[in-house]
Amino acid sequence: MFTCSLPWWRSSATCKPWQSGAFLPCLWERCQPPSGKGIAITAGEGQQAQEKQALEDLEMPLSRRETESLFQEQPETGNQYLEDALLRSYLKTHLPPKVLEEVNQDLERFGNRLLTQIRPLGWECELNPPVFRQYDAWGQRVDQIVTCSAWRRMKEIAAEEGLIAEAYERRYSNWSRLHQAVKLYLFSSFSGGFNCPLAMTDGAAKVIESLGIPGSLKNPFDHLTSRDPKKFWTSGQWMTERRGGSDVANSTETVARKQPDGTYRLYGFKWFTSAADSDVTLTLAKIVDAEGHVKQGSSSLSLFFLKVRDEEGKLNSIQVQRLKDKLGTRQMATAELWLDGAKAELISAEGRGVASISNMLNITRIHNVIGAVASMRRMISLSRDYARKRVAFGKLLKDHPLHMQTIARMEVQVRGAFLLLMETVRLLGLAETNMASEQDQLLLRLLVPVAKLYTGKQASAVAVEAMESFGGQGYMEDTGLPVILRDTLVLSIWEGTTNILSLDVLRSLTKSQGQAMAVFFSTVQKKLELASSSAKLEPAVKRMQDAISSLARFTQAAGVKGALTMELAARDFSYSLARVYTGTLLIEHAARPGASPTDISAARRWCNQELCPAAAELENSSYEAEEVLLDSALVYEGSPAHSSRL
Ligand code: UCC
Repeated sequence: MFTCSLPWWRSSATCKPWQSGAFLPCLWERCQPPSGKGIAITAGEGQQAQEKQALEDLEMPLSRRETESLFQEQPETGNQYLEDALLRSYLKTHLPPKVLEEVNQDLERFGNRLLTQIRPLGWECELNPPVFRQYDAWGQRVDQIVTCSAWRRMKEIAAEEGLIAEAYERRYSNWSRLHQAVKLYLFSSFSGGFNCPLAMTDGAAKVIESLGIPGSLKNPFDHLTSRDPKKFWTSGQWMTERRGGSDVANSTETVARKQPDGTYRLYGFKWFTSAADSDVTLTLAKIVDAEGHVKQGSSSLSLFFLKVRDEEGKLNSIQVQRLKDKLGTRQMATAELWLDGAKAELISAEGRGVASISNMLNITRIHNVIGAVASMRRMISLSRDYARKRVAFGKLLKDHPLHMQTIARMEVQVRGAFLLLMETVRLLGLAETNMASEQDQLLLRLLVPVAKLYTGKQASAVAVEAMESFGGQGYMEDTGLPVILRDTLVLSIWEGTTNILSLDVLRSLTKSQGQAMAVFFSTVQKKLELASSSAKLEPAVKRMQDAISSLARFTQAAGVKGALTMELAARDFSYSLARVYTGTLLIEHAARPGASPTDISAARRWCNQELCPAAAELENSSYEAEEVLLDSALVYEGSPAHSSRL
């Protein structure tokens, strides 16, 4: 702890730390012990040596320092599994001992492979994005999406590591899904975008499994869940068309014409098809009836399975229009595709396309959460390492309290998001092994959209904040940091935007006739009761109890007000659910035997934020009908379309 005798504005006026050589005799020197001796060093020897070096560099002769101290040390991380204290404590707390032993070994080995083999491949994918080759040298249309060797190697590694297989083999029963999710979490930031095809592959396998693996889909299922790199297939998820990707039922123009052999031919235009180099895909289309008509609305859509190429490698009556020019995820080919009679198999009941593909959506949304937590963890890991190496104003960044406060705030966010992810995949694991109660299933249905929408936003905010912690270096392309930011920004968009997911939260409550909400309340109460004996957690538990009461009052009051109120409240309400549930998980984790002071601190800090924004906004009358007009007036004031109806 240090004290500074001068007010900061006076000190900075008389002493200019930014002038060459003026670092030490300035404000920071006065506020600080004058040499490195005062720096608290608590970490291991290697780190001590690094810190010593950083300080010695400051004492170089001026001429040398002016040139050599311009170099900064690159932030590095080691084995991501071994360095993730929360992950390891979670696994230790929840996994049965035998499972823990095996999973622990696998993850430590995988953590090393990520460092030595997978990380360089991921960077290669970034440097060599896919290229579209429409014609060959002789003018023949070939529509080839050319991917780099590193991308293709990622596919082999995904199979070897069982990144999909693990979830379907179920060798650890209900814990298999969690084991898979943790591997994907570790893989995600190093995967060079290959986490995207894996998300959709997992979703396709899930749909096929939930259909009971019909005979015609047995072979595709085996490929999608194979550990053999030669056999492993990836799947796409072609949903979005030119008219939009949120209102799928009203945007889908693709039609399916039945063939005499019982298969279908699909005709239409798919506007975003991610991982377009995949082997197979699931897609939606409207079946043309005998009179040549198609139905409209949600019940008009059916779900189809198709292979992208035939045995000879020729496209299945599909033309690639072009590749998308995206802000991020550039390592992965997203294409516009014409389906010009693509041969497909109907795999859902007619008109049950949306309901059937929602099994896929719920899986890809969980992958989205995995990506969000992984991206936050990656940025913070780099940021904390940088803080141990970078000197500013005479001391390491890690010894600037304000800097550490900023990183610690991000750390609280990622911890909460991580526990929410684990809870969701824990419930999924139970559901997939017939061990989930009806309550567990309702909770899972509710938590998937809640976790997706909340962590997508958290990840973007954390990525931007963490980037700032590297100063100007964070903005430089060749540090690799902007790539993480760009790839993170999509997480609140694909697989459903924040508002669409907020409406899905309402859908899940309505469909269960409120039961899901009752389960939510009883689950958080039960978790809090178990934690209530800890004195150190008392303030957090108290704040959480108050938030739960506010949430209960909100649901009662908003429930009687009608549909418009609930629609206007959907986002704030979903955030409230996320904050309350996540806070409860942090409290639960901090209340376990052997919890650390940081576990307790994370729980307390999480609970210090506004936990139930929906209740506060309801009190502010934000969800009244008049607000709709005002919203519109605020948005359009000054624009030619503005009508002054107010
Ligand atoms: O972005 C895309 C690909 C990107 C690559 C992905 C990689 C991710 C990797 C991450 C790794 C880092 S593809 C486009 C994504 N598009 C979406 O996500 C669609 C967004 N829109 C929605 O989610 C909408 O809410 C719709 C399309 C589901 C709404 O459609 P409708 O027609 O209004 O739906 P209904 O009528 O409300 O629901 C029809 C049925 C109902 O069941 P029944 O008929 O039995 O009552 C619903 O309960 O579907 C059921 N349903 C669900 N069931 C709808 N949504 C769900 C759900 N989530 N779970 C269970």
